[in-house]
Amino acid sequence: MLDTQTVEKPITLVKSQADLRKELDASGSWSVAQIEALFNLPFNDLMLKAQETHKAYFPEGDVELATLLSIKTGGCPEDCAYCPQAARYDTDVKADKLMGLEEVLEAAKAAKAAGSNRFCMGAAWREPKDRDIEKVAAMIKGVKALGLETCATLGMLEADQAQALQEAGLDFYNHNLDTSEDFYRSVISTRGYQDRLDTISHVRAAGMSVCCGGIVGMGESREQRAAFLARLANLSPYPESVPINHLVPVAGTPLADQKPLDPFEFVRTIAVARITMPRARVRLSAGRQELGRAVQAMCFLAGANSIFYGEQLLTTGNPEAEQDRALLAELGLKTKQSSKTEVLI
Ligand code: SAM
Ligand code: DTB
Ligand code: SF4
Repeated sequence: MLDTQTVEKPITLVKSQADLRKELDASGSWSVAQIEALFNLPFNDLMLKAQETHKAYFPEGDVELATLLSIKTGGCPEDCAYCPQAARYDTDVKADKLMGLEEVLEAAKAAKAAGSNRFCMGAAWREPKDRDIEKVAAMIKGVKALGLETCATLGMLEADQAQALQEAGLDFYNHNLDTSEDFYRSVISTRGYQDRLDTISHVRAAGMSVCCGGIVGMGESREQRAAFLARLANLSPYPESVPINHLVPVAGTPLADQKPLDPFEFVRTIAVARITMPRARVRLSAGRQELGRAVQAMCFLAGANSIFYGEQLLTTGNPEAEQDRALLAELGLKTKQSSKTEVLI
């Protein structure tokens, strides 16, 4: 016979709006030491804490599916050491001009038909020009009219540009802190940490939701990973979406030969992001092909609840949609849109 106590347990973990409010008011800020202490917990204790947090804040346990499209590829003037789209590195990426509206809408329709919740348009720009904003605004309107959530990542924004994107119907803007402030200097020199924080403030001030995360496995220390998560968690409010990318080492970039991060450390990073930003969608982003099924399953257990979905990220590969559907179905994970496991099969 079923033990009802056991069955009901997760429900008692669900927090009321009042509890959430109280926690938010009392949240204060995270110190790097507190976050490092989470990283240092025995693996099982950390996983349990992350899973309890996840169950309390996302009782449905559904997974959001976001599809990426590179609307302007390559030729970027920045020097981000991980990026295959930086013009200064000799990679296989060819620079292209901004994609036309029809092509973008075709890709968005295909994403929707495949079951995606969100469509994210990425451009390899340091910052968009005002005439680019007009063109992207038309894309946002078109994608939104299809019934998808919209997201864009176009580089640094001025306040008025953020406003224009919001007026066009943009739901999320992605701009990453990427890593801790001190490690940042060894990865990017052409724009500063404060530039990134300024863009995030403009996005917030314009009333859009913030998608902000970073990359792990670039050679940073655990303390620097903790400092990176502290900066994210201490943003007030913290981002609604937190993409955690595992470095994809690309030939021709300065990080091409970077040794891969220990997979358990990646899982720990996901768990700590979940615990410190309990209401955020924590997204498994670049690097899923290399992680494999078992590590991804551990990441879902640690509280990841969003993935980039579709065969291509911006310029690098991602698992086949069919493979992802099979993995989610095998794990009994529902998707955000359908709320039904069966739809995935
Ligand atoms: N140019 C815009 C910018 O930098 O904000 C938008 C596109 S940029 C490619 C978006 C993010 O992709 C970067 O901030 C970084 O976190 C991630 N990214 C780029 N190359 C990557 C790689 N090789 N491995 C993992 N993540 C990567
Ligand atoms: C994010 O944090 N990861 C996505 C999205 N935001 C734009 C991009 C990952 C790019 C991986 C390398 C590439 O495909 O070029
Ligand atoms: Fe340019 Fe963005 Fe790549 Fe940096 S991450 S080189 S800004 S496209």
